[in-house]
Amino acid sequence: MENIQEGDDVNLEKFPVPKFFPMDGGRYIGTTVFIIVRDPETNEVNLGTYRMQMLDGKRCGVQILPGKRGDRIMKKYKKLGQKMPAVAVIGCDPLLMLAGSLMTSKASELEIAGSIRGEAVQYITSAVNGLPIPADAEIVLEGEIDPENLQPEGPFGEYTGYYSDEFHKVIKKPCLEVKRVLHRNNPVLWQSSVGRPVTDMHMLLAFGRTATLWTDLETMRIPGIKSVYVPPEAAGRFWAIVSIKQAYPGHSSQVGAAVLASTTGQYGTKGVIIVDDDIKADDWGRVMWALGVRYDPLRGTEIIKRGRSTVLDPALDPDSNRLINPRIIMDATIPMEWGDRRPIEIKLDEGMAEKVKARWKEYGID
Ligand SMILES: Cc1cc2nc3c(=O)[nH]c(=O)nc-3n(C[C@H](O)[C@H](O)[C@H](O)COP(=O)(O)O)c2cc1C
Ligand SMILES: [Mn+2]
Repeated sequence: MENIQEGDDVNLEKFPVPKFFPMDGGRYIGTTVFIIVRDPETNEVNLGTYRMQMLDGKRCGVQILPGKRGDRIMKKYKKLGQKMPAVAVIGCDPLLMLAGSLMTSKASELEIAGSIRGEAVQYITSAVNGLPIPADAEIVLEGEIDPENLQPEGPFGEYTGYYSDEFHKVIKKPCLEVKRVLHRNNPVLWQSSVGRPVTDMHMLLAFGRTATLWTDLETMRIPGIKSVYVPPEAAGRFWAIVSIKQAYPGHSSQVGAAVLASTTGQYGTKGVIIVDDDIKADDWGRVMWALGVRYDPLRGTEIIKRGRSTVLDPALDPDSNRLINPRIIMDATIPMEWGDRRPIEIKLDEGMAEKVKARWKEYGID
């Protein structure tokens, strides 16, 4: 990167950092960002995408939500009585950004991106804290996060379509104290439009979560998964639809429970809809048809009382700690055990349909 700001010269105001929504608590430098840290116990490098508010020219509030891997790592530094070295990357290979927004604790995000690209991620090493920095980054903020120094941050117009809860109470967040800035000439300040679904951000979430949920189910060795969909309209998080080829009675219930038990589905999911394999999970019209004519609320519904929520869910009781939410499984498949007693679906007589098609022009409706 061609440009460096160091020490007293560090000034984030040099970038045209936008305020997104009228009632945001400030200007947001990080909406399409990821933060690189290192686990002090295992030495593993972690990437995570967390919103970043520019507090002043040298500090950014960072919203690392409770229980995220980034939060678990920060708590280790806190226990050691140390600040957490960190690097924020704004703009680079989009695969890295996508990997940084995935919930994964085993695989390294740098390796995930490298294996998809087919070549290792090129990186330089931070002179400030030794962390790897992707060589093709646009803007890089090197510094540290003090787990003991929390500052007010937010509110922000979040991906749920609502402002986050800081309107009602001050929620203090850790902040990145920037020691050095690297940037290209004429750098591109990447941003996401966030806001009410559907925007680019929901497509990003839906894309990542559809892929990881599908992989989770296959890794759990559940047979018959035909398609999976986390719809961006539900903010790319809260609902999942799975289409299955039933192999045994009870298979659909297993799939519903598995989605909620999976790494991807355990976080924030409120509902799972299971459909038979003649319907694609992302064919919303057909999914609604199945809910209309195959789903029986009494037979097909399971309510799970407690699961891990996201505190950003506006449906959570404002007086609660917002950490737990219930879930529903809606099984819209035809029970396999009905066998020959299954309802018979209408299909056109194929010979007749062919005849009509062949004479279509003759009818003058072409
Ligand atoms: C554009 C975008 C913005 C996000 N903002 C936040 C955020 O502010 N706080 C947060 O905890 N997670 C946020 N996420 C989700 C996290 O990136 C995701 O949970 C990831 O797993 C966090 O990394 P970690 O598991 O290594 O901590 C965002 C995701 C995307 C795609
Ligand atoms: Mn991560």
